[in-house]
Amino acid sequence: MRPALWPCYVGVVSAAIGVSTGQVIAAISNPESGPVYAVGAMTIDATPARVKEFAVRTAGTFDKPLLLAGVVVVLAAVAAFVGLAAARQRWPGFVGMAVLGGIAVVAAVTRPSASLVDAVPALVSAAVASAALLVMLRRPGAPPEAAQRPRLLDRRAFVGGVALAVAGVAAAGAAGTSRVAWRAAARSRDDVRLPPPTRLAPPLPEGVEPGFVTSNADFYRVDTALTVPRVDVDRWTLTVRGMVDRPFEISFDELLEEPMIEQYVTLNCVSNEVGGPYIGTAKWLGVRLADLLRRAGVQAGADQIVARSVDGMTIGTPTATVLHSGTTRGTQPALICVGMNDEPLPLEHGFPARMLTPGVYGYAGSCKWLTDIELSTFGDFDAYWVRRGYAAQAPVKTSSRIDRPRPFARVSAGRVVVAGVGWAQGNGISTVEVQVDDDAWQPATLRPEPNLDTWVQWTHEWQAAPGSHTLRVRAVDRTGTVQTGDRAEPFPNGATGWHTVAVTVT
Ligand SMILES: Nc1nc2c(c(=O)[nH]1)N[C@H]1C(S)=C(S)[C@@H](COP(=O)(O)O)O[C@H]1N2
Ligand SMILES: [Mo]
Repeated sequence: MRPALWPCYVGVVSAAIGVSTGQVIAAISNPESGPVYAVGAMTIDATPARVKEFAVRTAGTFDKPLLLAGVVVVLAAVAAFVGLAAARQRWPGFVGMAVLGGIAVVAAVTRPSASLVDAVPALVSAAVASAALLVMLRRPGAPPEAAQRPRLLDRRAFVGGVALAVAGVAAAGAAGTSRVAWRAAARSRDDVRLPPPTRLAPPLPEGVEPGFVTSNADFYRVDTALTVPRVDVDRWTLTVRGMVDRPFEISFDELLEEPMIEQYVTLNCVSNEVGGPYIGTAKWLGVRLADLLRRAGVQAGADQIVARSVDGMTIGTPTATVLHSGTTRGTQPALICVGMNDEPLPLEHGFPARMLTPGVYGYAGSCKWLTDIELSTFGDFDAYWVRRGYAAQAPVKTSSRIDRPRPFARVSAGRVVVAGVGWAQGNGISTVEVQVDDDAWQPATLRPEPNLDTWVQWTHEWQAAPGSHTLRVRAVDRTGTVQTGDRAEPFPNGATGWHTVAVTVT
C-alpha cells in the first residue's frame, strides 16, 4: 500500500467508526434516523419512478439491501477523499465530515414521521468521525521518525482505529438486525387478540386447490419503507377527516369493536409484469371502510380518499370505488384490515391496520401502516406514485399466468398438466384459454371461484409431442371481454399481454 494513500484509509476508518456509532444509537432510539438508513430513504424518494420500477423488477426484494450497499460505497469513497484532504491541514477534514453529517441530518429530520431528536445519530456520527480522523492522522509539525519519508499516520492510533471500526460495524450490524426497537412492535403485535368475524368468509368451495391462499410468509411485499414501520398499538389512532361533516378519531381497541368482515381477496402490484410474482390472495379481516365513511359524512364532490401511513406514504383511492365495493353480488367491500390469514397483520404487511380495496392496484388502494384518511378530490391532491407519473385511478387489468410448467422446463412427452391462475377482479372470470404454439385456443378447466375479487385456478391437459413448444394463456371476463394480447409495460397503469412460456418436450 502506498504510504501517500494512508490518509484515505484513515478517512474510511473514521467514517466507519462515526457511522456505526450513529447506527447503534438509532437502533435504540429510532431505526429510521440511522445515517445510512435515512440517506437511503431520502434516495428512494428522490429516485425517478422508472428507475425504482427497474430496481424492483431486476433486484426484487434485494433492492433495499442493494441500495444500502450503494450508500455505504459512496460514503466510503467520499470519506477517502475527506481523509486525503485532511492529510496536511485538519480543517478540510472537519469540513468534509460536517458536510457528510449535514446530509445525514437533513435526511433524518425530513423523514415524514421524524422529529428533531432524529438529528442526534447523524450529529454524533460526524463528531465521532472527526475525532477519529484527528487521532489517527499524525499531528502536523511533529518530527518524522524516518527522515527519508514524511509520515502521515499515527500508526498505533490507526491500528486501534481499525479495531474500533470493525467492532463498531459489527455492533451496528447486530443492533440493526436484532432491531431493538422493531421488537417492541412485534411484542405489541403478539399482544393483539383479533375479535371473531361478524361475517365469516364462506368456506373455500370444494375443488379449490392448495396454493389458492398465499401464506403470509410467501405473500409478496412491495413498499418504499427501508425499515419496517413499528407501531405501538396503544398509541395508534386512525383519523377520518377532510371533506366530511363529522371528522373523528378511533383507537385500535375501538376499531376492533366494529363489525368485522372476513373475506378472500387477491391483491396485486402495478409493477407486476405479465406472469410476475407480485400478486397474492389472502383471507383478510377488517372493518368495512364505507361504514366509517358514512359515520363521518362524506361531503359532495369528495371524489378521492387520501390514505396516509405512519411513514408518510400517500395513497389515493376513488371514493366511488370504495362506496360501491361489495354492493353487487360476489364483490367484496373495501376494508380497514387488521387481520391476514387468521393472524394480526404482519409488520411487513401494515400492522396494525391497512386499507384493502379489491380490484385496485396496491399503490392506489391498499395503504399499509395506515393512520389517516382524508376525504379530498383528485383535482386537489396527487398521491405519492401519481406525483411520479403513475395513473391516479388504477383498476386491476384482467390477466392470467402459467405457473406450471415453469419457463424453459423439460417435460416428458405425453399428458402434461398446464396450470395457473387468472383474475378479472370485480367482473370475475368466465373462461381461461390456453394456446400451444399456433394451434387453436383451448378452454382450460376452471376451479371454483370463491368470489369475483379473487383469482381463479385453472388446469389444462396437454398431449405434448417431443420438441420445443410455446404455451400461452389468456382470460375472458364475465362481460365477455378477452384479455388483450397487446404488450404494455407496468408503467403507468399496469402491464398487459399474454403470459408465454417456452418448454422442451423430450
Ligand atoms: N405505507 C405504504 N403502503 C403501501 C405501499 C408503501 O410503499 N407504503 N406500497 C403499496 C403497494 S405499491 C402495494 S402493491 C401494496 C403491497 O402490499 P403488500 O406488501 O402487503 O403485498 O401495498 C401498498 N401500500
Ligand atoms: Mo404496488
